[in-house]
Amino acid sequence: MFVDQVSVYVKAGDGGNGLVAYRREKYVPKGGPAGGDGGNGGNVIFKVDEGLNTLMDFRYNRHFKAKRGENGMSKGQHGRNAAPLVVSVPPGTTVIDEDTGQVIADLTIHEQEAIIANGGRGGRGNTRFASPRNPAPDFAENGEPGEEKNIKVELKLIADVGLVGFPSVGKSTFLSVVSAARPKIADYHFTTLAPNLGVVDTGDQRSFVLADLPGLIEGAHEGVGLGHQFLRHVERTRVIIHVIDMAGTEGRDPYEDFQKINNELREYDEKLMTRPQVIAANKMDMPGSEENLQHFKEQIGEDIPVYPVSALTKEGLRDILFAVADLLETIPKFAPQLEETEEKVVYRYQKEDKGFVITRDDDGAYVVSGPRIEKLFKMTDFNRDEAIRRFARQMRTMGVDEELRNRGAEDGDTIRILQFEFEFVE
Ligand SMILES: Nc1nc2c(ncn2[C@@H]2O[C@H](COP(=O)(O)OP(=O)(O)OP(=O)(O)O)[C@@H](O)[C@H]2O)c(=O)[nH]1
Ligand SMILES: [Mg+2]
Repeated sequence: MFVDQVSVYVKAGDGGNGLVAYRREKYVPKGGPAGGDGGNGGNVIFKVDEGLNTLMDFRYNRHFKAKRGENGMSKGQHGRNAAPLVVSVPPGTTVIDEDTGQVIADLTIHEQEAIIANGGRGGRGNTRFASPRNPAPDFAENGEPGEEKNIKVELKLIADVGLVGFPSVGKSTFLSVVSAARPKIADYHFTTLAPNLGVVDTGDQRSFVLADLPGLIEGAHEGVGLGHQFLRHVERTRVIIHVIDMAGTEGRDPYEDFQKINNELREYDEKLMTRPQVIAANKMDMPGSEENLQHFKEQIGEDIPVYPVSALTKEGLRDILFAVADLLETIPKFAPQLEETEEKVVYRYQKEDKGFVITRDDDGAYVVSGPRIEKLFKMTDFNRDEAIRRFARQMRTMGVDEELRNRGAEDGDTIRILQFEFEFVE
């Protein structure tokens, strides 16, 4: 399994503030409340685009903020809701809340959407607080803050194409010159112990994921060398690039190499022989490679395409990459959700809590904190006495006063919420 992973911060839009306003009518003094509600803040939404196959875009942008809702207006008009911020992700993307470790979304199908952070509700205008007892309320609600989260975005990359061949034929070198991957390259066998992945961009809007696999040797199907591990990876690819050292650097015959590798594939699973193969005749910069290539072509016949390349001088790479991209277009993608049988459960849990906690600061002040109380606080317009009184009532209903009292708070003690201070009044 190859996992690409990025940490991202998302913030949904805050709700717009509700408005305090009154009707102005010719003969009606203070003609009743007329402040409209704020609009809702925009959600942050992730949406699957099957044209994407990497998290590349997240490398450049790690902050996603949706817009806030419009404030409420006079004459009871509501502020406009903010449009959602839609972020495109490739199929197979999993979103995890970094703080709780919970899976927020598992996006596999084209155009599937998930709300990653909820926009805040618009604050209510004073119209909404009118009651027989208070027909002209002098306060409105601020917008609810939008959710903010630190998330981990994960993509299980599935290789479209696998590089297959004997050790040291130049598989890792090939991957390193056609993608941004930087696998270890050396002239000893089994330099590559675990597959490396790279994204190949053919430059004509096409791209595919290429895996550099550990070298294969005779007997691999029985577990020799890195045997099975390796073959399991081949199983998942849609096209095989069969890399052959056409210079015979290590004294082996290129055609024999070709046959032996295919034999291992067949012994492991007959089905692998139906997987389309493209031959990369590598190391064409070396002496003797031309003659070997001629001979190889005669032996192999016309059916299988052979692309002479040099991963060292980068000659011939363009042709083979285009041929592979063409081939891939003819072969359907594996559905990612069928690939892995791993259990994927989307948890949505709400912590059972009373909405606040009380702690003491060094200076003796009581600190009231917690998401619910802080949200109420942010939704209060402290410029208006009525709003402040309402907040005090809400705190009392939540049980904040009582708990403060239980913890020994007395008249005149300092109470802190976020960066603001009040005095405790009995
Ligand atoms: N002359 C020449 N040398 C090459 C070419 N491609 C790779 N090599 C060299 O061949 C050696 C092996 O290259 P690697 O890319 O590590 O080979 P590999 O197939 O990944 O090998 P394993 O990971 O061990 O299976 C290195 O010394 C490379 O520099 C080429 O086109 N021409
Ligand atoms: Mg290698």
